[in-house]
Amino acid sequence: MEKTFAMIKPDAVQRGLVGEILRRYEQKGLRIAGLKIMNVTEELARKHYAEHVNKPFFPGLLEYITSGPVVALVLEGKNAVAEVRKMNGATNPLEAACGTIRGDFAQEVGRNVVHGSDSVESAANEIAIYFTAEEVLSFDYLPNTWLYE
Ligand code: ABT
Ligand code: MG
Repeated sequence: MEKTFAMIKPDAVQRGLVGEILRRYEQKGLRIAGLKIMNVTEELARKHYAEHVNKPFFPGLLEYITSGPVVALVLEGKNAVAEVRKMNGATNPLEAACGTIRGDFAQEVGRNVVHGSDSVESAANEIAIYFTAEEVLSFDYLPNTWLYE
């Protein structure tokens, strides 16, 4: 089954949205394969956002993502990468559809509450940046029988 990396960012943790966001992913049928609350160090942020380090918004992004604890997640399910992106909504929360996490809970790009990997390849990279192999669990998820044909 496809895996993706998602993050509940510092603003969402501070605003008490962890339960609500996890609820949405679980309700969709995504299985939680990895989960931890942690601080993102500058070193981690530079690895995660390697493609953005030279962009003008990077200093602000670095300050935001290291500003408090985040919840790092590995989610598993059919089309997990695209489904989580769809559930998260457009990067700019003001353009994100109502019903998406950003559309419902955020106002600005620099406070957009969640992250989701943008491809299966980035998902594998990001999972390896944030989790050790032992921290990502495989187990029988009984609802699969009722989620998938
Ligand atoms: P993430 O899921 O956080 O990666 O967002 P998304 O993939 O939707 O957006 P990208 B393009 O990957 O942006 C990465 C982070 O950089 C922030 N950003 C982006 C800005 O602050 N200003 C900008 O103009 C752009 C393009 C938003 C993303 N968030 N974080 N954290
Ligand atoms: Mg991205």
